[in-house]
Amino acid sequence: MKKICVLGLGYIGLPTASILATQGYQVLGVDINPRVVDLLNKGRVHIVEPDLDTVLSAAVKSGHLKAARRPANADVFMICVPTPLLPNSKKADLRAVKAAAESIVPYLRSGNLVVVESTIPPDTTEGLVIPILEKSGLRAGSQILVAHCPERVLPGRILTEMVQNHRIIGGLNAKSLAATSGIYKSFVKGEIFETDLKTAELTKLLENSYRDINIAFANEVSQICEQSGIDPWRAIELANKHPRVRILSPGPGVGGHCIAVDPWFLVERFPTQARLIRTARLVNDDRPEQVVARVVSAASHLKNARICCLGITYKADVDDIRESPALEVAQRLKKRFGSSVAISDPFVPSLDGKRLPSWKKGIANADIVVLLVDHREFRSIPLTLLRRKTVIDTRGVWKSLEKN
Ligand code: SAJ
Repeated sequence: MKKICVLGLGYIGLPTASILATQGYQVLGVDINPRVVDLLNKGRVHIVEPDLDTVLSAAVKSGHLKAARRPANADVFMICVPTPLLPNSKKADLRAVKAAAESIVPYLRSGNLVVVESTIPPDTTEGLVIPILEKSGLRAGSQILVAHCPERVLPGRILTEMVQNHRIIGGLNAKSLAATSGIYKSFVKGEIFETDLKTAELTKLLENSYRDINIAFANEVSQICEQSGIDPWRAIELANKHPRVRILSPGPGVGGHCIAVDPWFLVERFPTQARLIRTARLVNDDRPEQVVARVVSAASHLKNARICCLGITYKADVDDIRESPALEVAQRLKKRFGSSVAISDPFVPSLDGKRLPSWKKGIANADIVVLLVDHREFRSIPLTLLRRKTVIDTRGVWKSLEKN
């Protein structure tokens, strides 16, 4: 059976490595973080994702999955490292991709396949990755096969979507496409669509930009409604009764390591053309400040208002606080109101080394309750607990309450 080396054991690499191992491949997961490596070798996960712990521990027990800090010889190398934005800029930070590609150069052999799953700007595979791989002395296309197969799984549903979703594979040539399709067909139930490298790179960015623009529209609708005293949730619900309208949900902004980041890769490459994409990013990035302004205004009507922020993850039912607009709101409120602000999140037990209170305690002590994340647990909070409180519900969970 083929040996596969998966570089990067995060939200994508870890489930990918686990699923491949359960298909019988001999998988080596590589990560620069020793804690992640140690945990995996003990059969444990470092992130919260439904069912991942079960699949991973089974894979490790079977002897098909191991982790290390450095790569080793393999038939296939999969690059699943993060591609955030460079600090204080809206430009792609490709340092992890570069480092991962460089790390496998000493282990490349003729006939190997290298697949990039990380989200990257168009031309990155040909312009950055392939020149690095060719430092091995092997020629891409003939001696090393190269493909880009962008991940498209939704955090919170990763294991299901990794198997069920259709996949786009961009290949350097027909041989690269055939080899890559062979690997993905072993565990993907969705259809596999083949194309060239650049189209695959662009397609992934289009998907996330499309969603960002649609969320920006919902957020703009919400602002229009707030301005005119209309309930945005009701207006959207009614507009969505049209057979060709499907407005998404407004919220405190867009977070996570994908949608808040990837559209900028297009703006960076196509500054003149990507006008709508840039505007959507700006609209969504403005949201946390708008929520803060609502809370400040509510607090100005109360004496020494105590505020409880419910939820700081970037979306419901995940533990990820990267690029989280909810966290941004909570931190800005904390900066302004200090110890009068309590934060509670069932997925984040502590923040900055301090334990966070339960939502029950947070709500009980508060005058203003700000719902920032629609975790399932928050949806079932008894509304009686919110009586006589000022409620700012940024997710439309307690619709009936806000009207009162
Ligand atoms: N959000 C809203 N309103 C909505 C939907 C989402 O405010 O109606 C917010 C969420 O609260 C969150 C953000 O947008 O802060 C993004 O959440 P999401 O669930 O839309 O997407 P992600 O970032 O968790 O995952 C996305 C997915 N892309 C698309 O749906 C096009 C996923 O399929 C990708 O694999 C993933 O990005 C990625 O890794 O690129």
